[in-house]
Amino acid sequence: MAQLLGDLHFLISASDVKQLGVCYAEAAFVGRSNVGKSSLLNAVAQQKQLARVSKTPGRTRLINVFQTGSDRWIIDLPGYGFASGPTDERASWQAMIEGYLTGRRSLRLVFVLIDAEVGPTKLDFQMIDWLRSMDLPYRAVATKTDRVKISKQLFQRKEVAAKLGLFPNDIAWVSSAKGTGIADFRREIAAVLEI
Ligand SMILES: Nc1nc2c(ncn2[C@@H]2O[C@H](COP(=O)(O)OP(=O)(O)OP(=O)(O)O)[C@@H](O)[C@H]2O)c(=O)[nH]1
Ligand SMILES: [Mg+2]
Repeated sequence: MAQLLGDLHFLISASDVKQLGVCYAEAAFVGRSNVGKSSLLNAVAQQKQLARVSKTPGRTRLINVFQTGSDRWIIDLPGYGFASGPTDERASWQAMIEGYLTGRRSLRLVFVLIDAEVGPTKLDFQMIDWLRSMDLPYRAVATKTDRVKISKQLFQRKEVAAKLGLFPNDIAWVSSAKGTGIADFRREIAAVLEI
């Protein structure tokens, strides 16, 4: 059997949600700039360069749509909290992200990526509060878990979850670099997209 989500491919980039067509179901990755959204997408797809990754925060600047099957989408969004760059550009990014998140009936779940080592930041809490206020379903995903010492992993997972008012198992715990948690996460996305 082919690898689940192994056929994931780039479909379209958009600067406005209105440019997007119809799909059956979609899930989106949001999170701070540089938290590892594009890397996670690549890990899920087992393709190194499907989504562009960079050392420079702000790599992803558009709504990037990746498709699996004929009508299931995963959306890689630009990160928030990208400090440098013109203010009006930042405002238009925010409008683009919010426009996307509120403008898609087929959006099943928003994965909110949080740095496992840093824990949720003020901007992450703002995003989660906003998603709650909009009644948008979300799931927290702790990224770059390879950066947390093995001896601290359990403690840190509890800590990150507690800060979000959750139990440790309520957050996905992944490392795109080491592959930790990726198989489970892939199954989770597939379930969300009804694959
Ligand atoms: N150690 C470690 N580094 C990672 C991991 N995932 C991503 N990175 C690194 O983190 C940096 C940012 O990764 P991206 O995937 O581009 O992050 P992003 O959230 O898409 O960033 P923007 O597009 O700017 O919002 C890159 O240098 C990655 O190599 C991980 O699991 N472990
Ligand atoms: Mg990116």
